[in-house]
Amino acid sequence: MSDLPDALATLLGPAGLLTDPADIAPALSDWRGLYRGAALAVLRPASTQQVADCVRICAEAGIAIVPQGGNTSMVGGATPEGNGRSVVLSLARMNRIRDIDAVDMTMTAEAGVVVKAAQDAAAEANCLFPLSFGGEGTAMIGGILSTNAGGNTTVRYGNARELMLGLEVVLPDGQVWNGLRRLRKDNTGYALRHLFVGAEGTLGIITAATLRLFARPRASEVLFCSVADEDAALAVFRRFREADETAIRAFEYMSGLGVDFAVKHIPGVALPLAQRADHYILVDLASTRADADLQGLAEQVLGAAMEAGEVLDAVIGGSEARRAALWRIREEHPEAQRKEGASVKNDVSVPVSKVPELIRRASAACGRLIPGIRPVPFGHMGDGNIHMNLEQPEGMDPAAFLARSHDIMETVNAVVRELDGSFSAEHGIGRLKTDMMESWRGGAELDAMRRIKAALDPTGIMNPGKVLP
Ligand code: 2HG
Ligand code: ZN
Repeated sequence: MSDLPDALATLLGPAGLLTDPADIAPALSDWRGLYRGAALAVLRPASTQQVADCVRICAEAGIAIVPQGGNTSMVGGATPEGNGRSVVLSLARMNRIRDIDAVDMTMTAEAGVVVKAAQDAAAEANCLFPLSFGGEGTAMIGGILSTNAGGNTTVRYGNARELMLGLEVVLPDGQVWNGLRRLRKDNTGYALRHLFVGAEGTLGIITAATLRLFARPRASEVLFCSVADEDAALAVFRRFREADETAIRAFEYMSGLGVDFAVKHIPGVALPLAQRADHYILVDLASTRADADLQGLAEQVLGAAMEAGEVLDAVIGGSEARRAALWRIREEHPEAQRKEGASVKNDVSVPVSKVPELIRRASAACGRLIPGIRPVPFGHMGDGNIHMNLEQPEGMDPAAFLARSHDIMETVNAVVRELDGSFSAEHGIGRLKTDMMESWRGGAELDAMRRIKAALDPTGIMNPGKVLP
């Protein structure tokens, strides 16, 4: 590659620099296949110093840098643009867990540590790293912090941001900022570390993070219930919160159609109840007390909720295998929706109290837009984040349906706006939602973001085309 500075080859060696088109191809598109870009090379630095040197060399040559971890972005956040004056910088080789401290309850992990590996390492130290979601076997620590990922356990442990105590970041001029502090209290001016969480690599490259760990649950239980409607689902959530808020690890909603798709398309997934329903919930309970009576808690709450007509039927896992099987019904939703045909994803959030209204109103509005469209809302009801996804009408040409993506997203977002929600909950902005930033965050907020970007990255080399319109 004539455009690529020789200094990169000298710095990184053959293992750290990919230029063969076949080798770099996987890094040039997102897994959903929404975007395809171009790049001069994939850089694979193995240390923070190498990342810093890469950044300095690229900055001098005016080459843009697209940081990439597990490449599981839902919004094209790690895919380069089409012009090719950029490199992808993969963090995959920076996969060391530098430190685990079971007294401080912290883990310092490099950006390329896979989330599942971080969970396993924490478990080995008899601790819990609680972030958990479908992509955890591929997604990496740097990426989940850059997107401020949420997942299934936000209701209990917070988003990635809340799990982060300190960061190490390579700034756009090549300086290394070592902010790997493990303090619970540290009021020393601007909380710089929070700027990089959710910035999707537009302000610098996270190379390592100090993460919060928690005590490991010793007891857990999972319930799968059919419920009368969306309000009933919310009412059950409130009942559990009142009975024992600390026991709720996840509270997920699923539509009847979404569960139908999982049963239809995913081998081994079956409806665990005698009768089909239009609405379901999955409740995950956990306690750090080995003797916690979670079954008793579940039975007590379910009894009252059934009497009130909220819960129609319910099954309690009872064993590790049964609990995993119940979770699979929920976790396989994205794959089942993919197998059913084309679908448009809307990762949105509203105040928890408005989730039922969101589901009802967005479903109805999309039905008016495209007759026969099939709403399949599901997700993290306990924190207000619903994946308000829309499946194509049966028999419709998938391409014709996807051509309406923008209209569908606008239709959902109009409802979200009226309910004081957000057009982006846990997946980020990436390339998919940059054009929405002006109308949702324009004015003082976007203006401040642009000035921060200009201050830290005046030449705009860090992940161009993402987040900011
Ligand atoms: C999930 O909750 C993910 O499973 C993916 O956030 C959501 O596919 C989706 O829309
Ligand atoms: Zn989700």
